[in-house]
Amino acid sequence: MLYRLREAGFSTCVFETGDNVGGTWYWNRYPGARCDVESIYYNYTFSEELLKEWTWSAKYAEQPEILSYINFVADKFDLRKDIQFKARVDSAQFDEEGNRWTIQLNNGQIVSARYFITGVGCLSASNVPKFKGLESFQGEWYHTGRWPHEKVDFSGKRVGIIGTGSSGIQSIPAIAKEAEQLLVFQRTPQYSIPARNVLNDPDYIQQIRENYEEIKKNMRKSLTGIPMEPRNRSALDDTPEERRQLFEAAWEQGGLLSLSYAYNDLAIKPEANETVAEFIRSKIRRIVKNPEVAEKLLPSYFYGTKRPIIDTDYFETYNRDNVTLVDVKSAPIQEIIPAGLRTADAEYELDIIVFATGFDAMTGPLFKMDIRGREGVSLKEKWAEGEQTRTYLGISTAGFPNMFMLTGPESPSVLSNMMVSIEQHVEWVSDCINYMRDHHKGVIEANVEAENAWTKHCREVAEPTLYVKTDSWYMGANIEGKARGFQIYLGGVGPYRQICDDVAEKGYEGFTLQASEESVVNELIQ
Ligand code: NA7
Repeated sequence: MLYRLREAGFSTCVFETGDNVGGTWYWNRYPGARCDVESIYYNYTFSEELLKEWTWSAKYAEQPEILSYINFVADKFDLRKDIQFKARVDSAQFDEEGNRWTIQLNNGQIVSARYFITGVGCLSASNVPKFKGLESFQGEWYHTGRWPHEKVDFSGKRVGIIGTGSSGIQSIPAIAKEAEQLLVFQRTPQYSIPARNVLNDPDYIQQIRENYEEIKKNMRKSLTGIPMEPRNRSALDDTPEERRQLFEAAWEQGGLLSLSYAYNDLAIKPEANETVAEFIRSKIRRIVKNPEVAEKLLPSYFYGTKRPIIDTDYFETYNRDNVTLVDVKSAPIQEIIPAGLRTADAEYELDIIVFATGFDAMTGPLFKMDIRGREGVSLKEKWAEGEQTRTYLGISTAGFPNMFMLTGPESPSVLSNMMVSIEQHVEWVSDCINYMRDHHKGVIEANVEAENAWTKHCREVAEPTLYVKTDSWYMGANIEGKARGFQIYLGGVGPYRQICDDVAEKGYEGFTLQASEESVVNELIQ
């Protein structure tokens, strides 16, 4: 966003809480952290030079490599000179007199800007559950999403990890190799399939480079930003043996979408979903040697309705002597005690606790700032009304003029390859700001009717799917007291881009654009 606006001649400043670039890849430094989108699709595509000059070492890049890449991009385009680090935005208020945003930083600085763009991510507000007694714990504790920059030494330690989402499943095998004992406190068993990570072959990379224009086109028009489409067949149209063979091949292939895309109705029909769910359960039973432990690891929610997870040796890790699975569904964690933690039926002594307990997703990062639009109404208040987020295209919201949200709620965001979705929003928002300048407009604001129609459309697309039947962070269900509702646009990255482009082509249909003060003054003079 900074690069595009700067290139277009706008004076632009970025405020960043961290002391360097990287965002999610700056904060999530836990052992085993890795991207689950193939590296060749998880990069910027706006610059040919970047594509030529950077080579990913493996099919799935590890966090340090992704962070190096982001630093490489920042160096290449000299981005840091317009980024203020260690600067958190406390509040942003729209001033209706001057049609400008007043942005207050935690260091006391106050900034005035024509446009206010949020690039705060969907998963940056880490969630440490409010366990009684945490402050009394005598050991060390860490959240995976706020991992220290120094290495955490697990050797000779009794480590407890709470949470088995993507972060838990990536870090459990890595921590198990180092710790003396690892206790996994699991509330919901998860489906996970092998990533099958491999080093990238130089010939393969060469081939990708030569065909990148085509690959980029396919990424942009795909459903998820990854150039793959679901097989056009119902799981219920195949015999059990045909399905088994197909699932086996997908399991061998590994990766994020191989099983989800084996049939076109796995996310819609419960009976179709059960076929893939039972296939994964059969794999878990086979991999985990202790049948009692295997039984506790069997998931029962609809496969794919929580973020699909890919792993390296996750279920195999439970065959190690130093790893114990503790079911905290049947006996929940009651409190943290100085020596460890207590569940409803036992006490566990721990030297280190790792919270892999996720994030207040989607709205959490926005609500950490006190954002106020017209008449001083806060975003939090607006979205609390009717208990749901309301946006137009997931980019803007009525009553908050000249504010844009990159990968905001009700856009494809976390159900897509984030790089593709971020670039699409960056292009759309910078084109819009250019249009405003070229047409002497000063204020752009989503209309309430357009917003209501978009929010309704988002709900209608999600409603027939199984996503809405599972308690997940997609639904806001992981945060106590948070309103439930599916906050992501499920219509697909390609169709969504088309909708956004059509809106722009029709002169920003659904928005009200006002002339800028300068052009009004000029007209009066003439
Ligand atoms: P997730 O996917 O939200 O996982 C959090 C895990 O923590 C999940 O297993 C939760 O169980 C568990 N949890 C949360 N609170 C508690 C309490 N109070 N007690 C026990 N267990 C708890 O977060 P991740 O960081 O793994 O992944 C987030 C996304 O980052 C991921 O999907 C990728 O898109 C990247 P639950 O399932 O709620 O029962």
